Amino acid sequence: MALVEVKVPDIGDFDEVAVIELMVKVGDTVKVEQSLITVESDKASMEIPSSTAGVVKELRVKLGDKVKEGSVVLMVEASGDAAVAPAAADAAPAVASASAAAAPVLVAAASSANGPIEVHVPDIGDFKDVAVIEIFVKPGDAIKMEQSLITVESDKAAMEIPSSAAGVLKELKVKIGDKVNIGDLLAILEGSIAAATTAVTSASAALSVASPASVSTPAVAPALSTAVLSAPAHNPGAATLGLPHASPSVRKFARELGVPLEEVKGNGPKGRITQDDVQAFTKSVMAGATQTKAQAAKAPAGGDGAALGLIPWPKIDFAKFGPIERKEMGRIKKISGANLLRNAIMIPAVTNHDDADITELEAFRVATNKENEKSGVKVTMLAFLIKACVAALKKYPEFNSSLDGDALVYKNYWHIGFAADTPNGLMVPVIKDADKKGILQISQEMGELAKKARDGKLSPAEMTGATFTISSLGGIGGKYFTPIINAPEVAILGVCKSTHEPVWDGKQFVPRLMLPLSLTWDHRVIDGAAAARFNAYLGQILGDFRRVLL
Ligand code: CAO
Repeated sequence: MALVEVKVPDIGDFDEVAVIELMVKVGDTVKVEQSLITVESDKASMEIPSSTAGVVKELRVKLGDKVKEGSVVLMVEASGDAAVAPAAADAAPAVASASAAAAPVLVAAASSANGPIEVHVPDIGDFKDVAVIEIFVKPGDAIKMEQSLITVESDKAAMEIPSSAAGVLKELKVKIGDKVNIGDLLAILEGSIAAATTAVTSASAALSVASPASVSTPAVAPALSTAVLSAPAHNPGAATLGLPHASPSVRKFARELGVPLEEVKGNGPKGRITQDDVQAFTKSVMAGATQTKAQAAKAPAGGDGAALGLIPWPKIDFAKFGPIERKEMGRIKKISGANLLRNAIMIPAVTNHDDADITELEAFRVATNKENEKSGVKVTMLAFLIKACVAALKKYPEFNSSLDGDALVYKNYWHIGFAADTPNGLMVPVIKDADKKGILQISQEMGELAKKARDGKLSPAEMTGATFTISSLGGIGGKYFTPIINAPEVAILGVCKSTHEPVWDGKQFVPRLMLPLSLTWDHRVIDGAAAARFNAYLGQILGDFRRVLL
């Protein structure tokens, strides 16, 4: 089977454009017209399709390369002659004849015109009866020259149609789903087109004569039969509107999944949203880690209780009683609020309180820190608690499990999350494989993770995978509290500040350093007796840490 070069076709005005996305890799089987790479100029981005079907043997371009008409994109082992597109004798996809005239011909427009300006669909090459899939503007908007008005889409491509005139939008003549063709009236603007000398192709010039001022939008694209044009990447109008920076296929993909692209963070070059970004966003929403704006609007952190058949949340005009200030909650607070609400409502949680005698352990911790003063690593009580909890979790494995329908999933790894108070809200970094780490290593990792949490630099991987969580308020104060389980975990340990208390040793009261423990557990998985045993065992370990070795 022959190796065929797949080249960049005639891409009209685009010369020396940068490769910003590779959509295939060596070994992939590609079809004719399947998009291979995305290129981008300062005005537009475009997906370059394959003219040949077969298996990709070699990629000849990499991200950042500059390509132009004729550049070899990749080598394909063709799956047969029939697989080569008819117009691909030189491996270039067919370019509609209109592209020959794609170079805009400046047509003198009225040097100044006030009053209604009609904006028509320009020459869009081979596109016929294309559906309007997006509308970016609404009546009353001030429209700039070249600002995208709508997106149209055929089965092969999507294209944003920009305005050729500036003015205030009086009336939109299309709606989502309408099919449009060259010359169709899109919108009526009011204002001056003095600055908007109209660029039209010769093919569409005929459309530009209407009364009193009729302007067809500039031919935005060389009329490629197969290349896919997306929004002008740096369209100033688009920027004003905050339109997401993504290729047409990514937009289509997002639309199919119902993903609001404007809420997706782009990790591609220049912040471009890639298919991976859309997938990651979708996964995060499904996992409950991200809420879309629409979800947040439907289910405010306070919840309206309607879904539970509760009476509505009280709506009070607080300003009636005194001065107020309203501040939107941060993203992390909103997300954790929704999670906490679900966990508080859905888990039949019970909390057991107990005290552990840490007199010797604290003395050992203080002595260790003195010895290690120069090492820069401070041993914390929390590190001992993590290690002690691992021992208790090993002894009582249901505390290290998760519910999956009617089954329990027992985890044979011990990743311990710890609540960290940050300026942005509560975060839970995770010490992975705490069973395999010593106190010094755990202390050091905790310090690093807590700092990252406070600086807002924790990666998703550093916040996931916990099998049990500890929430320590020991550095702050308090006696006991009732922490909320971090689902899908089934228990959480709350720790408060240790204090010296009189403890009866059988003969007399002696001062002992007592650490208040609050263990919240899911009663569907754990029984009260098991919880009491877990706390008691934890107390024994903290009382004499040598027991960890047993
Ligand atoms: N009893 C008495 N003193 C304690 C203690 C305890 N249980 N735990 C910590 N301390 C002391 C420490 O020894 C330290 O004292 P020194 O500075 O004299 O050595 C001081 O309190 C401060 O400790 P810390 O809070 O900086 O360190 P930590 O390892 O205990 O905790 C971290 C780290 C990240 C958990 C903590 O900074 C934090 O964010 N805590 C809040 C967690 C939270 O918000 N939980 C609630 C969640 S539910 O809404």
